Parts: sequence; structure tokens; C-alpha cells
Amino acid sequence: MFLLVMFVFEFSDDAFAQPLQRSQPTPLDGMNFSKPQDVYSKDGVLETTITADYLMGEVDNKSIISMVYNGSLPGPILHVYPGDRVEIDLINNLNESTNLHFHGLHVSPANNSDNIFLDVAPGETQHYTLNIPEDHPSGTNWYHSHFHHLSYGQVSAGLSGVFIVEGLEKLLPEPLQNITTHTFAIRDIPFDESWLTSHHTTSNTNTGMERQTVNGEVNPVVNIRSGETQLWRLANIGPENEVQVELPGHTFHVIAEDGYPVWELWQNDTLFLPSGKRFDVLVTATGSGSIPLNNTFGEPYGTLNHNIFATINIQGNQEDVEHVNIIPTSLTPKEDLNLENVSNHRVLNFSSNDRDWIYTINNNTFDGNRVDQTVKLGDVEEWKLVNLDPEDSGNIHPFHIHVNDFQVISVNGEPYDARGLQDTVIIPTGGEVVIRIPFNDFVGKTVYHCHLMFHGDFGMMGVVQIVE
Ligand SMILES: [Cu+2]
Repeated sequence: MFLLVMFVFEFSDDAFAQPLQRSQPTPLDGMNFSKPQDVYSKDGVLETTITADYLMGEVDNKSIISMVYNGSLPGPILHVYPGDRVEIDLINNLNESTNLHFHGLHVSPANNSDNIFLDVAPGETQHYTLNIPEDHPSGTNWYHSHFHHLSYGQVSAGLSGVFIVEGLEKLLPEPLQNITTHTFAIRDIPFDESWLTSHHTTSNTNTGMERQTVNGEVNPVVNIRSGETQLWRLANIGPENEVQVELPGHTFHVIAEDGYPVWELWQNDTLFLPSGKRFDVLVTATGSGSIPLNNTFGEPYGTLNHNIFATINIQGNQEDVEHVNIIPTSLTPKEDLNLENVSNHRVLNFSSNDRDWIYTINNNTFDGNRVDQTVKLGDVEEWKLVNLDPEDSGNIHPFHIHVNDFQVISVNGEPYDARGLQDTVIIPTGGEVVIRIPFNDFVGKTVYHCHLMFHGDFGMMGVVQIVE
């Protein structure tokens, strides 16, 4: 996959010459990226304005021009509660169309809700209204640009942010309900600006010019007391790169995956996050001193910084702290979709032509005017997702569907012990994943796609229409 991205800079783009050309950006001068602001709902309503613009600022002592929401890199962190209403004005100060997707939210895909078919033209303002259901799962989600054919370039350039549905701590045992929480919004930030001046979605990731950042910072310091348990919200809000998070000598207890509290806690020393993936975890610090929160995915990218997300500073001696060690076993009752009646079976074949940049599902590239799957509201469907790419391509495809979470039933024919629902799953190279999707609560037209956003922008996306 990394090889593929290198092609981006060499391949002739004649085939894609179309009315998607970028004009020169006009960044605001003499400014810098601010820290992502926390924006909370008040009296049941989160009301805010999100402005997409170009901005010149510094990351890791280097000046770059990025696309930003509200001047910060990444965008503001939005906090809502189940049952809240969200009112957002999206102001587009870019020289190209954009829009918003709310990844992981179970809300309507219609009208001015989570509707990725909206085209917010340069200079326009689009008002979004989201009604978060009363029973919406609590956890970490995110939002980003989803304007077809430009979403890869725009998210690469900086247009993404974290969206938290609050309430997860309240599902923990009482002594843990007021624990310290840290959000790790992980994304690479480019120093090569070819994406801003090129014709379309050419991006910059994997050129060795980028830095892995957490909340817009390279290697920030996070404090924790020895013996203390914290809730960490790990979110990969970048456009394509996979990461693997590791804290030496420590274990991550997963309490939510993709914004969905788990039926059964599980633990691991590393967590693999493709683009779009989130894990909410409990971490109990042991020992003392500074240790790195590592990215152990793949080969080093050539700089030490790139492989360290953050420095975890463990303070004090374990004896000094009240040892809170009440890790629960479950956060929410199990609702096993293996036990549900399946109304329909479908097979989706994912295939890549890396040479010509053609990425298909069932031999089709995306067409927003074509409905690929019509499903009935209230049905549970079983979809077999097949990755037809050969082993030597190394292509994995992180599958994501909007609006409704799914349960993974099997991977490469082996039954999968799901600990909850999720919205993003890897289809391994040459492999297959079977999922069950409950289409609940909302009718309308939405999409499923590969969350390697380059693949999505170049066709690997389909339309699902949910009807009464
Ligand atoms: Cu893909």
C-alpha cells in the first residue's frame, strides 16, 4: 500500500482531468495553528460554527500550509450526550467544495444530517442538524470532510476532528467514574504541500515528509501517577495510514471500540488502528519515569519522532497512590446478531488496480446517482466482504459503513468472537470478512466504502438506500 502512494506523484492524471481542479490556496498569513478547542453541548444542544480554511502554521518547528477547522489542527473536539441536538454551521472558505461526515454516529443520513451527498461550494455556509438518539452508545467518534474525490486530499490536509458521545465513564464501576481522561487524536501531518496545488487528491502521506501527531503535536507529554488508571481515547483520524499503538510494560483494557461500549472487556499489549478506527481503553500505570507511547506498525519511516506518539510521564511511586484496580468485565449487555434472523445475504468484492487508480466494489466505481444496495428498515443483513487483491499487493481495505454499526461474524472463514459492534473492519489481503448489519431507526441514502480514503475517492465506495 505504501508503494501505491508513491505512484500518486508519478502517474499521469489526464484520466481525471475534470472540474475538480484546485486553485491556489490563499492562506491567512502570520498565524499559527491553535490547539483543538473543546466544545460542549449546553442544555441539550451543541451549537457551533465550523469554518474550513487554509492556514499557515508550525508543526515540529516547520512551517506548513494546511486546511483547518476553526484554525486548529486537528479541528475542535465536539462533546455531546445521548439525546442531544447538534446545530453546526459549516462555513466553506476553501477554494473547492467540501462537506461533513460524522463517523460512528447513529443518526439520519438524510437532509442536512449526516448527508455526504451535500455539496458545500466555496463561500457557502451549510447548516447541519443532528438528532442524537437517547440510547446512542457512548464513546469516541470523529468527523471529517467527505466530499467525493476530494475527501482524501482534504483530510490529509487537516480537515478532521474528534466527536465524543459522553457517558462512557458512567458505565464503569463507581471508583472509576471520575478518572482522568486523555484524548489521543492521531494523524499524520504533511510537510509536502503538493496536495494544495495539484489537480486533485494527490496527497502527501508516506513521502517521509510527514510527522505523526497527537492532537496536532509531535510527541506531547502525558502525565499519569504510578498506580493510577486513566481512560484514553485513541482515535486514528488520518486519511489512510495504519498505526499500532504500544505502551511498553502496559496493557490496554478495551472498553469501547468504534464508539460502541463492549459487551466483554478484552485486553492487549498493542492495538491496531486503520484510518477511522477508535479504541477507548483503560490503562493502569506501573513503574515510574518516562516511557514512549510507540507506533509499532510496519517499518520505521525514517525518523524517530514518527514512531513515537507521545511520552508518558509516570510520576511517583506506586505505593504512594491509592491503587485503583477495579477493571470491569462488561460495559453493556450482549446483543448477539448471530441469534438474529438474516433477511438478506450479499457479497461485496473489493478489487484494486493500483496502476490506473481504479478501485472497485463488485466491478463498479462509485456513482452517487446509482443505488447499489436497497435494504429494508429493521432488517438484519449479512454481507460477505471479499478482498480480491492478491497477497503480494499487500492491499488491505478497511471497510466502513455510515449510520449503522455491524457485528463481525467471521474472518477468513474462522468464527469471530465479537466483543461488541463496530463500524470499521479490515478486509485482509486475499481474505474475507462476514458481517451482520442491523439497519435500524433511519431511512435514506448513505454509503459504505474503503476507509483508505484514496481508494474511496477513486471508486471503492457504494450507495446503500434504506427504505421503509
Ligand atoms: Cu482500500
